[in-house]
Amino acid sequence: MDRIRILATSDVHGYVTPFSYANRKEVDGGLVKIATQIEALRDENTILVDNGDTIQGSPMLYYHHLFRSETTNPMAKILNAMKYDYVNTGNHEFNYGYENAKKYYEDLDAKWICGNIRYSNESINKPYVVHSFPNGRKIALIAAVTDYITNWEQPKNIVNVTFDKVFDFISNAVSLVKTNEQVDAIIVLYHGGYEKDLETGVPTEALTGENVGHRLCSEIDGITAVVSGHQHRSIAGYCEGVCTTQTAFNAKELAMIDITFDGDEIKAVPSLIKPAATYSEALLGLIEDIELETQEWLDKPLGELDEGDLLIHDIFDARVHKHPMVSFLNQVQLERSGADLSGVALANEVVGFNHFITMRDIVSTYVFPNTLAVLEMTGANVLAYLEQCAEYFDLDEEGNFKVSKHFMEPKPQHYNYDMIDGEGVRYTIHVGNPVGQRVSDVYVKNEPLDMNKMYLVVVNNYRATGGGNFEMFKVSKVHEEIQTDVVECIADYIQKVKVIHVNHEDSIKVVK
Ligand SMILES: [Mn+2]
Repeated sequence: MDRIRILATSDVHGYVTPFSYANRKEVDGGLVKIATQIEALRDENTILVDNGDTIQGSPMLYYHHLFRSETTNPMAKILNAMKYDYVNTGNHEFNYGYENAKKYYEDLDAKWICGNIRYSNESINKPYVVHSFPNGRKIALIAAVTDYITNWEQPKNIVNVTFDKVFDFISNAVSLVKTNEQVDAIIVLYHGGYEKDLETGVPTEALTGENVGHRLCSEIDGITAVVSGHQHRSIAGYCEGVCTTQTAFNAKELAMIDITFDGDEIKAVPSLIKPAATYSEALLGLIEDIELETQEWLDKPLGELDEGDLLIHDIFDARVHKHPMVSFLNQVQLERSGADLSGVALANEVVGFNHFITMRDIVSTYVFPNTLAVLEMTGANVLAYLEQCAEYFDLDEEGNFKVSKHFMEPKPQHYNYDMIDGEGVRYTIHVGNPVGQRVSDVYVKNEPLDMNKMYLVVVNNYRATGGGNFEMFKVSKVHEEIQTDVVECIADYIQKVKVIHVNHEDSIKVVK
């Protein structure tokens, strides 16, 4: 009986070291700890693949982008040392520009196989590759990135770059494999996730095309396994009979698919593996220089608060009672943009600022690689925006506030609860009211919100393009795009003002 094995990482986001950038404590993650597991599980009939979202996310990569972009990408150094065989592309790969991504792929020893990307309308890679194992088994690998990428990425980062529709691309590639090759299995690497429940097929989100995993498994015949990603969910199971995996982000899991051949019978078994407790110092040493520089840069104070700190001790309470940290983030966005209203969310895990504010405080608090956009929104759309945010809350059986189910499943999305500030802005959320009728007493510049008036609203580019399914942004005109990272906007503001006073008001009332 032959066995082949696929080991897959996905959504590593530059997390190589097993230490938190927020507090330097050792964590149960980091690619070096995954590497220990890979070493134990790998044999000659194994391939090691990465499914993308690899070169953006950690402060180390932000530092590399800002100050060391001419040098070899640290992720390429690590992936080369780990001897990856194939890599796919993720939607975040172009966040630091097409050239940065291209250089990363050139620096890699692994073969870049993402097939649905075109440059100047020419496909960059072939639709599939065939891999032969020493035991004689042959597989076809088909790789694609969510074509929804164009809804998020800054246009300047993807000039001349286009993305073929994932479903059509994979469907066609599978046909090509069936016509032209004799393979034992077809493996899809898909930097995208599942739009429907794997077992029931019930949609779990708006069917926008961002995630089409369920459609791939149910409508294309002949796929043996799908290595999915993008949603950062932990999945090891089957969708319409197709073996599939997905891992949590930041190198917290390794996916493994074992395929056994017994006569005509093929069996694919998925599993997820936790990071090892130990790691190779030699591997970590490959990025020691840039890590040390990053750590030094992270601890440099940029300015200070006029009093106290902005540390967040209870993150749920920070949303129920708008935390001064939120007011400060809105203050930066309002100052930068001149907008009437500013919306900001707290990431799922947030530290807040110490009295002396360092880059470490900023990257631990604003964890997204976003820029800003100012939109022209009618009062009616502003209200629709507030109503959708108000859906975040629910009441438990005792009548206490809790997070509503659809902000927790299929994955926690606390970052889709925006809190809105501005001059003379206040509003009330009645959690006990039906969805769509929860927001009252909305004031802007101390005047009641006018449904027909146009307001300028500043939010990050993710929200501005309707991210989180905020449809009211898609129909609103973009007034201005501010093509500077929000992290940089915050750092610029602090460096300019030096001693920060937070204009905090308890302006969002959340009541039963
Ligand atoms: Mn990701």
